[in-house]
Amino acid sequence: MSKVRTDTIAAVATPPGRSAISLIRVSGPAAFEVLNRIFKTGGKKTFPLPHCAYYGSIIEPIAGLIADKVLVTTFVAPHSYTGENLVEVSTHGNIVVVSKVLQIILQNGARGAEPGEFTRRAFLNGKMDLLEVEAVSQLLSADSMSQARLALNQLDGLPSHFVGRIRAHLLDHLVQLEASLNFPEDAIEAIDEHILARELKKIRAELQIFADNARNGSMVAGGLKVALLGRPNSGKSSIMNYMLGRERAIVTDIAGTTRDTLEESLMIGNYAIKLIDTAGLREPGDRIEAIGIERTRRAVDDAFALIGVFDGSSQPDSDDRLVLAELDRAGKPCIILRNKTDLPQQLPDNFFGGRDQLQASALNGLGLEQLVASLSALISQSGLGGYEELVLLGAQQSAALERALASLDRACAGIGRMYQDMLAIDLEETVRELGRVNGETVDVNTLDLIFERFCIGK
Ligand SMILES: Nc1nc2c(ncn2[C@@H]2O[C@H](COP(=O)(O)OP(=O)(O)OP(=O)(O)O)[C@@H](O)[C@H]2O)c(=O)[nH]1
Ligand SMILES: [Mg+2]
Repeated sequence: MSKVRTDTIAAVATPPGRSAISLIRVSGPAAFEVLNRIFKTGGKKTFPLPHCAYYGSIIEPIAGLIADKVLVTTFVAPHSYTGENLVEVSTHGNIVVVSKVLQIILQNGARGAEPGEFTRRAFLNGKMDLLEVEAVSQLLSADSMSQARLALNQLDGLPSHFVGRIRAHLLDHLVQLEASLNFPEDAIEAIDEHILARELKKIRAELQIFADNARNGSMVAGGLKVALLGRPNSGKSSIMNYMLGRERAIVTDIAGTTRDTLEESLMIGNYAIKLIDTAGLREPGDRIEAIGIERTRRAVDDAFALIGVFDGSSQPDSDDRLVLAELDRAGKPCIILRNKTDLPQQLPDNFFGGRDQLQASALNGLGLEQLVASLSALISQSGLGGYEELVLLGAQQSAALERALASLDRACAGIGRMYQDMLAIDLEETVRELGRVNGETVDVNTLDLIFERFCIGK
């Protein structure tokens, strides 16, 4: 899809299958005309009045046969989801009936909508910016209430307001800079570089906080990754299975049972977690194990938090020391878990160098509720538990934000040191890239990438 279209589109907005009701949306300048051709109201109310609900029949114009008894709701531009005239037809939830009604609509002046086309029109008509579009997308794909709440927060418009304000601010500076460059002889005040430098640094700091919130937002939205780390046979897979309540990972007494990383979702309180079981850390015995251990290290890098699992029933060895070193290297929130406390203990307490340790047994589950409580506490302490600040960005928006930060850095570093026209180029790039974050400047190809992730009917 390459250009803005002004025709009338229609699609089923509800999933296929049997249900009480299905919904068909029709949007565009001819939405009411299409309905006028095929809809006969049951009551006396004239059709279409703005923002009214009508009970009546969809009738195939040529054959004159009733396709369904429906409820039709009217929304008049610009007060609709798309900003266009929009009609919602609630049919009986049977795929045969829904398809027939949609077919009649399509034969009478509407065309089938492409994925995300309703939301694309909402964006193009200024009903929402790209940050709100991203929130809609993530709301539709949320697996937990915490993810949904994050998206709903963003729909309230705070991130949009923030980016709009920062961008307008930078644009002001850019305009002043351009004016003093282009009309030096006119009575335009010369730019005070000290003031500009201070302003840009302030904006840079605000933008960095926004970028951090976006990084945290994507961690929370995707489920916070928590990786189990430990030497072979320490009991990582047993802990994973216990927490999931099912035998997900293979458990044996053969060291090196888990060779690949396994990822499973679970809820801890209100938080969506991705628990990751990993291949035990040690000097690899073969190529497959080496690849598995490489993946373990990647999982550590991607994780929000780590659970270091140690076998309390045996003497510590060099692999355990490797695990401790890896936990230190990662520098992430981490919980040290002494497992197998149902057996006589051989692992000395001072092995952890005075760090807190939890005691548990994956065999009988003792102590694992404490692990859940500790994880929950880690999340609360990290500040990721609150949603007010977090931001959701799509891949294109994140990349644009990174570019905006980089060009703003160049501008900050160059003030007083480079020509003002170079400074203007960097500022211009920052403004343009921020426009790609909220959609004020965006090209059609990027829009295609964004909206193709949506389903048809949204
Ligand atoms: N007694 C006792 N045995 C346990 C406990 N946790 C795990 N085991 C046993 O220890 C062995 C290894 O457990 P796994 O869960 O496969 O250990 P792992 O860390 O995933 O091992 P790799 O996948 O090889 O890295 C199995 O025989 C488990 O039954 C425990 O708390 N107590
Ligand atoms: Mg395992």
